[in-house]
Amino acid sequence: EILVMAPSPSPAVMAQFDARFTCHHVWRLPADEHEAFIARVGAGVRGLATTGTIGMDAALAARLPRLEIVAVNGIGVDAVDFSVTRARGIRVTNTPGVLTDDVADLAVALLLAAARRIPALDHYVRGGQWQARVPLQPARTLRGKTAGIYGFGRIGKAVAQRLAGFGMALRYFQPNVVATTDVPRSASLLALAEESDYLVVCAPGGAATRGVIDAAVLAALGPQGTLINVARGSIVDEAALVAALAHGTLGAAGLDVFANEPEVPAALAALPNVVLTPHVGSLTVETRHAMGQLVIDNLLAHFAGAALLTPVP
Ligand code: 8YV
Repeated sequence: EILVMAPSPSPAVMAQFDARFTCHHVWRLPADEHEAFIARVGAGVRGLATTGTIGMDAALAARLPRLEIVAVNGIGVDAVDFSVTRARGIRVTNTPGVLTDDVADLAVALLLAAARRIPALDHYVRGGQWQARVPLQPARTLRGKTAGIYGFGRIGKAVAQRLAGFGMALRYFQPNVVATTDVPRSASLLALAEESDYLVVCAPGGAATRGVIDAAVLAALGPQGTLINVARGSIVDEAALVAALAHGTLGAAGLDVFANEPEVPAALAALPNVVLTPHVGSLTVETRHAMGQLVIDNLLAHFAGAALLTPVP
């Protein structure tokens, strides 16, 4: 019995869930009925299919006494309570690799949209300002500018590879040195922000990175600087970000993730110098199919007593 927290847009993935397991589809019910539903079916559940943002907290785990495996449909496992999984010997899997390109593509799309002010210009054309000959300010070129990548794992490296094609200089910071790259490592996150025109956040969420993009880092990025975040909203002090953008101490931002999704501060949404997307880095037909297939394959491997495909250590 599998508790399925969210649907996959892939019909083939959904068909396999129902063909291979007895599924309890939480997402089919309105949110205010989830708790009672889980309380009713939880005792028989041996597998949890969840997302990067829903994860599994201690309260959910307590409702699932026979749980053996948490299969996360995402790379980020910061919403899984590992103190519970460790204590109970529950295994955890995620979906690394298959979403790298799409998330990196969205980071670049947000960077380009922020740099060239695509949403404002779209508005300018649709709103008749072009015909009204409203004067336009030129944007800034990317060539020769520096992109600093915070978190240089698969996604960070894929972003770097793409931005090199735009003639940008690259730097990165993360606590562990990456031996297999020519991209220089800055001495700290603050130094990376100081040395960059664009700061692209690709680091994992969780306690170690909570709020590390703070007022000081944003000030170091500066009035001409742009913050891009495709990782987790928790990494950025959102109040400090709104203040910096509103006061012009930070130039612009391109954000796919937020501190309290799906809530986006009204003050942030009101700013003209931000580009906002609703946590869609991996939301393509191909990638969501591949992610869902990996969730299914990990669950099948576990219940067949075989090695997991992508276990989280
Ligand atoms: C999705 C994600 O939000 O991979 C992640 O960590 O945040 C995203 O892919 C989600 O997990 C999709 O189920």
